[in-house]
Amino acid sequence: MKIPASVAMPLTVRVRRSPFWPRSHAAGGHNYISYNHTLIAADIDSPQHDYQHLKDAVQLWDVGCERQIELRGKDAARLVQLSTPRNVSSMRDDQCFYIPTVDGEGQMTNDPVLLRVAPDCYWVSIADSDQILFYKGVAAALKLDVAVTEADVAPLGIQGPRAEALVSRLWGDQIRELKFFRHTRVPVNGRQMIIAKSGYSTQGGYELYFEGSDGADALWDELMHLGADLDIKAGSPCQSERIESGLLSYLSDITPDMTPFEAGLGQFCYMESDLGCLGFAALQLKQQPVRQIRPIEISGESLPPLQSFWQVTDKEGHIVGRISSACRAWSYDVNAAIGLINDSHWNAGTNLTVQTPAGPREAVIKDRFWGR
Ligand code: THG
Repeated sequence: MKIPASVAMPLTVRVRRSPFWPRSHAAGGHNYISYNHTLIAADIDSPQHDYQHLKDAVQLWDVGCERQIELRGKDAARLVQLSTPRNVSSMRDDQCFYIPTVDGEGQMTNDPVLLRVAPDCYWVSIADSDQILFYKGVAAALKLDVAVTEADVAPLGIQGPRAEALVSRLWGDQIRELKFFRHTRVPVNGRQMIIAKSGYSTQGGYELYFEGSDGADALWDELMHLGADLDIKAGSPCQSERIESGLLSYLSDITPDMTPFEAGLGQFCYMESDLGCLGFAALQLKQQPVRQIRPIEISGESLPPLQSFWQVTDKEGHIVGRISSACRAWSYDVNAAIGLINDSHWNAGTNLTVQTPAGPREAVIKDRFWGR
């Protein structure tokens, strides 16, 4: 595979690379995109091979682009709550929460994983938007007692059905007790680092929140060595697997004009009383969306890559929604897609047409995502 020189050696420091980038790149990382101003590989081998291997074995993912906004200080919890309608008051020190974050209009600014690291310290593990500016602005305006920084932390994904076997070899059998969306600390380079049972796939696995950059190569090599008989390989977040499973992507499926209700994230919104979320009053008026995310199956052979939204139309040719992500879901031998569909046409079983670059295709609304 020929890597363009400008990717192998970016000609600027503007696009950042994580400490795991050299190893991931040497393993074949390519089709990079910039996410939180950091490179992330879309593929390592071929998309279909990466997909099947993720379901069969274990992969190491350089997801250093999942940046950690650290909120530290007496008002850290308050600042988190100002940004999200999810109730974070009951969070324990070993928990992770998936939180929609919203602006004053109740519209989504990000969809991070929130970690409570200590009673006065949270990490907001962000998707691709400059969410740190929200926290800095609100903290300054309200004169909060909190330090808002981007932590020097680069998550390493350890994903796939054999991830548990791998991590228990390095950190002991106790890690097998870790529950989904809980975290604990493990020794790495003589330091204690956070590892969570989480990740951007539904194949099981962990995310190690690697601190600093020293020893990243050595850790990668050690995991590769320990996992050799598990068929460990480098990987990266897999589009087909996340689309068929309904894991949403901010700036693809969730856009800044959407509310959490439109994104289907109403279950993460506490609407009984005002806990302090800046968008709460606006959200109260937006609880009944007129469009919402839906799984959609698109008929026929594989489709070309989706580079702009594809229109979804009804029998009369009226536009009733958009497709924001589409893939070949090889396990199910279908084209799986994520759409934002008007309430008039969002019921499961509704037949629609998707205007793809390969021409119009018949499509149907599903009642659930394939991988669920
Ligand atoms: N891990 C970490 N940070 C991240 C991501 C991640 N930041 C960016 C991006 N991914 C944020 N988006 C998501 C989307 C879905 C999930 C996590 C992050 C996810 N959802 C589970 C699900 O839908 O089954 C669990 C949701 C729940 O029930 O709480 O895991 O991947 N560190």
